[in-house]
Amino acid sequence: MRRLTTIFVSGVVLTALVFFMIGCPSTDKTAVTGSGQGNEAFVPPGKHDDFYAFMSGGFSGQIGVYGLPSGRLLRVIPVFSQDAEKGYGYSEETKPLLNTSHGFIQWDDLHHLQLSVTNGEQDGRWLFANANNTPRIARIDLRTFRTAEVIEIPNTGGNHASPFITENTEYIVSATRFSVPNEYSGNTDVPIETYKENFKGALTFVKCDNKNSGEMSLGFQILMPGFNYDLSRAGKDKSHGWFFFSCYNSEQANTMLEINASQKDKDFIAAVNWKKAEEYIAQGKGKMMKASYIHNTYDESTHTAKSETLTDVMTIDPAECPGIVYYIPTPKSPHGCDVDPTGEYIVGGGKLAAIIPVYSFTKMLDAINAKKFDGDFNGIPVLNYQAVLHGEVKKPGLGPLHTEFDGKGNAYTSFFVSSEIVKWDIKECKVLDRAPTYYSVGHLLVPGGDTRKPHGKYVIGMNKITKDRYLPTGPELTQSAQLYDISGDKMRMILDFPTIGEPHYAQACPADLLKKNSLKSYKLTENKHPYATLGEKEAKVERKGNDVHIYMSSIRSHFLPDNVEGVKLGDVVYFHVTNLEQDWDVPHGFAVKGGADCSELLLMPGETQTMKWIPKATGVYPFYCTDFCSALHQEMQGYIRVSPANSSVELKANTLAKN
Ligand code: CUK
Ligand code: CUA
Repeated sequence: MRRLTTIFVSGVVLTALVFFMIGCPSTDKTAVTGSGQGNEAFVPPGKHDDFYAFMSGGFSGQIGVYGLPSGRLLRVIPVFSQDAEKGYGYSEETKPLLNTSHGFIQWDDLHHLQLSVTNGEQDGRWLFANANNTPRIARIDLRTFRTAEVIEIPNTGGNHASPFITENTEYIVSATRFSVPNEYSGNTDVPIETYKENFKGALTFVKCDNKNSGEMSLGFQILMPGFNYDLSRAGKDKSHGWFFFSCYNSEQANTMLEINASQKDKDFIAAVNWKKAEEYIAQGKGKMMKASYIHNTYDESTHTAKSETLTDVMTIDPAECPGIVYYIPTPKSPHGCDVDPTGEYIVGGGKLAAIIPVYSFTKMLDAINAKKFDGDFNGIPVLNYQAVLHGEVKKPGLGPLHTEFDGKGNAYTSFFVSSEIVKWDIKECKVLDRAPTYYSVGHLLVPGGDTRKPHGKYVIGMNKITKDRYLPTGPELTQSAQLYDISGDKMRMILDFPTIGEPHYAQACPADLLKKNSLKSYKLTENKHPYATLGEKEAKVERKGNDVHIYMSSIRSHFLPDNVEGVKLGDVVYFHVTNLEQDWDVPHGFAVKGGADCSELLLMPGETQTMKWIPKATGVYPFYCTDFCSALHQEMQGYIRVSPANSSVELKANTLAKN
């Protein structure tokens, strides 16, 4: 939500104002310092948390995994960024996961996460994440807490409304934040001022093999008018089969959006009937287009990812396929677009709005049947606002962004400008409670609060600004999350804790859903890596032209071979290291001094990973284990000797075979 910087500037002033206007909910010191009830968030040493929380790392390209209620950071999952702690994006096996049609990209901006669902309930299988910058969707395997797949989304720019998913994980969507010149037209080199004619906003439905592997493929793309698409949610239960996308800039401005995209009183939520889109495609109404995009998949048996280029995208034009898209007018620069657990209510968030509009799915269907339209936009009917409106929450706060649900008929909305979380009754559209956040909350999360079965209990506010909450750390302060107990009528803050990167959205689920499936080690007997060393006897060195392959084993506390000679300048060395351990939580690390591509491996028990290493000068280079694995970890080391290109030193290594 970096877009909100301008609002934020005035937001700081406004925040101060609003505190005076609506008053701090309590002058009691506990409002600032927490509930004062003691250690509700405390989880004693040796005890486990009740929930896993997965929090977006924003521009760090990673995901932080936290325990709730303790706020303890359990793991960082690298997705779109290299991460030395895991060797991710450094080993030859994981590098392909960062391939795109633009080449190898070591970074992205990860905003949203969603856990896979079956019948609208969390099923604990996968976690999906979006790349906002170079449009991609990733799937994380929750047995291993590792990125298993990344698919690129063509013909888009800024994959923001993503990776929201349908009720049985049939589809994961991606909507383009920037409309872009239509790639399929064959000409994207157009004047920017021809925005209205030439720019399109694609809504992409990525298919998921939801019964088996979870693997993704492009289903189809709806080519919408050139707006900025922002956020989305799938229908649930009665509204299953529909998807809702908020959009702004229906002015179709292409410069100074801050002013030019805030002209109209209302933009839209696009209601998309994706089941109907499927029918049209089945009837041959879609058009297959040529594109070029990358699909990266990780194979667990070879411990290796591969990239393939795909070329076909099915597209559909909503103007030619009546009934698949309707626009619902939505006030003041819509942002969040959330659907309650029953699937009946659709909640809009307007960054500049002073009300929260709540739409009724039933009324929407009635309005469609009765053709209560206020004209159309490029052939897409615009529904009458009043006809679709369930109600407006009056005076909720300033700048409503995102809404989550507790499954008891209550909604929780974050307010960026007035820095608070507001609890309200969905049926009555009535404010029930408000709690300040420190400061300027973006997303918020209730465990399962976006599903048909919320787990309730907590709400977490993810704040953009920390200011005075923690010890200062120079010009940059940590980002923060705040945990509130929502089991009673009133929200009570019980903890604030730092987060990595900028936390946008997050997901949380009961610990029991994942705990039992967590993988402890990779079985050596199932290791199909072509360069695996499955026992110490198999350790060896091999020359193939200028490539030197070292088949190396690692086990507490030595490498085999641990001395290699006969490498020459101009050679490319591949260290294929296999961790022979089969116990849980015994990784070994591997690093060599200097060289081009100098990097690190981290090997899980039973795993094989490869480091490519290109020496730049002759000499003897030490290598060692980087992960403290035993009392003699510091002894876990070796040397590789590099000789001149024309030297006659023979390639050799101290393997068992030679002894
Ligand atoms: S956005 Cu960050 S607060 Cu990218 Cu979901 Cu609204
Ligand atoms: Cu192996 Cu330290």
